[in-house]
Amino acid sequence: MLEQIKEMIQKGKAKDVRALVSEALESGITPNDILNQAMIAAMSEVGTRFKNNEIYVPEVLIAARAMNAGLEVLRPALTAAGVEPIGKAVICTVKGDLHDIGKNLVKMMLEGTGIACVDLGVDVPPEKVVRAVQENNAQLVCLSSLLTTTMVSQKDVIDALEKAGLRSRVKVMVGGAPVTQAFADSIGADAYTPDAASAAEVAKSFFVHA
Ligand code: B1M
Repeated sequence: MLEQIKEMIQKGKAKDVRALVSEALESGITPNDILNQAMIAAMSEVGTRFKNNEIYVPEVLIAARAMNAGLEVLRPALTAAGVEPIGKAVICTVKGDLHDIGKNLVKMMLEGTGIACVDLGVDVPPEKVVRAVQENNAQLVCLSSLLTTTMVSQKDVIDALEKAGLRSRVKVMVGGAPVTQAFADSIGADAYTPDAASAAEVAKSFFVHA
């Protein structure tokens, strides 16, 4: 079944992905196995084929849509904790960047640990993040970036928070495939994590030990 999910994501068959993820959950396969062994594995193969010019942007786009459709089915299982919110985060993909699968995953995992998320979507300018922090009184900002060319926008957000006098009030976490701990340190982020599950753990520690 996991192989089938993988194949249907790669083929961009959103309807089949939804049905198969549902079936997999019903048959007792854990959400983590569905996510890691089928869904993330599928996108990783899509990335390799894209890099090798075996497929092009439209195929990647429909695969991403199928992935997001499957994630929506998985959401209740990943966020089943049903706990009272322990804090509030503003989350987005930074300006110039349209990749949202990783950001969506981080959001789901955060929600699963009881952190309420204000999701600003993709291609988000720094000033919009600042406004959202003010309006929602958020204590955490989560920034995702998938392109080497947009990583620098993460620093722009930190600078904008500083300028608005909000930097000491919020923790900033960064992530995304090209982002590293060294980069996070260089822009003055509070944390970098390589995946969504560890992002949720670190985010929770900010609230629990605050
Ligand atoms: Co694009 N793309 N893409 N793409 N795309 C990559 C990122 C690329 C690596 C492909 C490649 O060349 N091998 C490459 C970037 C090269 C680089 O800069 N280093 C690339 C490129 C070049 C481009 C375009 C420029 C292509 C073009 O137009 N010529 C273009 C740029 C558009 C733009 O953003 N302005 C483009 C467009 C697209 C699509 C729109 C077609 C589509 C996105 C659709 C969507 O997201 N709705 C797309 C996709 C799908 C990909 C790949 C194939 C898959 C990305 C993905 O979703 N992975 C990707 C190749 C790859 O990654 N192997 C690629 C699965 C997801 C679960 O992983 O997002 O990494 P990821 O999230 C991970 C971690 O990074 C982490 O947690 C997740 C796992 O648990 N994480 C965080 C993410 N955010 C975090 C935040 C945190 C903590 C952890 O804290 C806050």
